[in-house]
Amino acid sequence: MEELTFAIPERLAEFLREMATEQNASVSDVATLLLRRGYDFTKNRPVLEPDRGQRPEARTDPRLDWWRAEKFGLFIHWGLYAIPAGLWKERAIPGIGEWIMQRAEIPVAEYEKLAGEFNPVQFDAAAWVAMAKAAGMKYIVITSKHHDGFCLFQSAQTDYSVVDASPFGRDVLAELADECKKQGIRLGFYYSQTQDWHHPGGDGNDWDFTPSSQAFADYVDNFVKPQVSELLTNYGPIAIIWFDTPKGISREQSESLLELVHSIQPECLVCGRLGNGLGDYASMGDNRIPGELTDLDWETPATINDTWGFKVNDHNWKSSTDLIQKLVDIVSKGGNYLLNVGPTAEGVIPQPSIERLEAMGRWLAVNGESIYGSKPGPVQGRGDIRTTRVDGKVYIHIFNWPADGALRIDGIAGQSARLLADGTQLPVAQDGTALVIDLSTAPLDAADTVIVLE
Ligand code: FHN
Repeated sequence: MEELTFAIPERLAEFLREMATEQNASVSDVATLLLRRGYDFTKNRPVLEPDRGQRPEARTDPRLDWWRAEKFGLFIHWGLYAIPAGLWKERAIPGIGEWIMQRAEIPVAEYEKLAGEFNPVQFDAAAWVAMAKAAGMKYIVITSKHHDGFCLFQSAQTDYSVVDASPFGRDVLAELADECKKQGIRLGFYYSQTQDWHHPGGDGNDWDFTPSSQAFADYVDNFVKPQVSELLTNYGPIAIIWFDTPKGISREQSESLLELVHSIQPECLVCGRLGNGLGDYASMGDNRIPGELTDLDWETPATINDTWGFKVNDHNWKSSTDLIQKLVDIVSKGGNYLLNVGPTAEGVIPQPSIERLEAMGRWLAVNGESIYGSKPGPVQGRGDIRTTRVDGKVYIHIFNWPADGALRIDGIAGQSARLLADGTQLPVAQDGTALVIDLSTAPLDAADTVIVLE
């Protein structure tokens, strides 16, 4: 694995490594090519890559109505990578934790030994589901198979699973599916359809295998499809199949996977990362929030710290204020927020994640009516406020309380305004085309105080 020997921002380094991996090229080749093509490194990468988009006919499909209303989901990245947790042979491996096998070019024969150590005796599906619900999350998506190829479910296609290869021996997906049913929350499965560093035909492992399009086609037809069928047959109703990193998957392959999912469970949604713009909904880049409204159903998958899979040295936790504001920002532009936790190898969700999710749950318990079932509000593009609307009501989310105690909003009218949290009426006045709301009281919530305008 090529090391970067000069100082560049970690986000840029991460981007170059990802591109190098996806293009099967060296980091310096990627950087040289991008510079030659005039790529501006000071700009961010696109928020939505077209191949991760939404099929036009899905935009009005009522099968998505629950998803459009629910807004906030829990993502769980869990697998063998939680054991090394970012360290390999006492060396800290840069990048996201679940990529350690690729970043450190760990041979399959060595990496798969981790399965013999995977014994998460503290895994408690009931507690995980209860935590998601208390956070105000309405659906859960868990990695059934990530790029390392290890399966959190029993599969007739491979023994490389938690059931057959680990001392734990329990079907994690089955336990979660039972618990989600009991506690009344939808469950979806992440499935890495293109990258599989354990399977000789899967994409991405060029240190053990020689890539070939024939081997990849066999892998899709004779491994991916039977596994996707298992996931949709053995665990009850599945809300979402969350495919990821489409890379070079062909349109025909994406189409056949889409058809397969819908032939087994017509109601199951397919994430845009299926590839080739065929998703039931669009998937933004990781942690990427569009700056403006977009005419798509879309979701932002996001981390609470920097990694998805558990990393012992990643302490870069976003604040709960930041997370609440990101949720509101996304919802105000019509999107969904899929927020990740990376449990440890013992099956414990890191305490900093739990604390932040609890804070989000407290905020949503008070302000949820401005989020669930809402649509983007009439005022867009301001830094200090966001707006959402439900039926005839407009919700004004105040991120920065006005220092002079008056909130002035152009192009909006309203008869009455009150604080959502405690019902306090706020004096309003019309000044030409602007509405002025008297905010001489103190904010009720530093992250986001919500005003209802009717
Ligand atoms: O490579 C993966 C990564 O490990 C993680 O699963 C994220 C989640 O959105 N998806 C891919 C990168 O975009």
